[in-house]
Amino acid sequence: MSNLLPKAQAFTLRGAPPFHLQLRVGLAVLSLLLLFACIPAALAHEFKVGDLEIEHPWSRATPPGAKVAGGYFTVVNKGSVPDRLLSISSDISEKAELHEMGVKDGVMIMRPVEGGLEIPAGGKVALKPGAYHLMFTGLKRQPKQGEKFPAMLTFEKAGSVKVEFAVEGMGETGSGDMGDMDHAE
Ligand SMILES: [Cu+2]
Repeated sequence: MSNLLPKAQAFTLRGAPPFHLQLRVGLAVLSLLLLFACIPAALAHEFKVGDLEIEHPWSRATPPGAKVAGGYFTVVNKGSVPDRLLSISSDISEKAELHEMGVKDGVMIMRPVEGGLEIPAGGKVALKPGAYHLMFTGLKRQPKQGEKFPAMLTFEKAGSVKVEFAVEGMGETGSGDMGDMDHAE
C-alpha cells in the first residue's frame, strides 16, 4: 500500500499540463483574439470632412509602364444639403479625373464627368469598377500592392480633404482602367 501514493502523484503530474504551459497557451489565444479584433480596423479606413464620410479609398497595383490607375471609394453625405465632388489631385500622377462608364454605338466607353459628381443629401455614391471611378492619368510611378498613397479630394461645400488610397493587388476583381473598357456590364 505504501508505494501507491508516489504512483498517484506521478500520474497527477503527467495528467495536467504544468501551469506555465497553460499560461502560455492562454496568452497565445488572447493575442490571436486581439489580432482578429484589429483586422477590420486595418482594412476599412475612412476619412471625414464636414458632413461627408469617405469610406475605404482604394486603388490597384499596375504593371510596369502603365500610365493610368483607377481610384475607388464610397462617399456618404450625412448632411441635409447635396454636395459635389469637384476635383482630385495626387502626387502619384499628373492628373486625376472623374469618369463614368457609358455606352456609345454599342461599345462600353468611359468619359469624364462634367461639372462634378453630386452626392445627394442623406445619400451616398459609390465609385467602383464598372461605374463612376477616379482615373489617375499620367502616372509618375507605379502604385505598389500594400502601400498607401495620399490624394486630395475637393468638394463644393465640404471643402478639401486628404485621403489615402490603399493599393490592392493587380488581380483585384473589376477595374475602372483602360483594360475594362470593353466589359459590357
Ligand atoms: Cu476611367
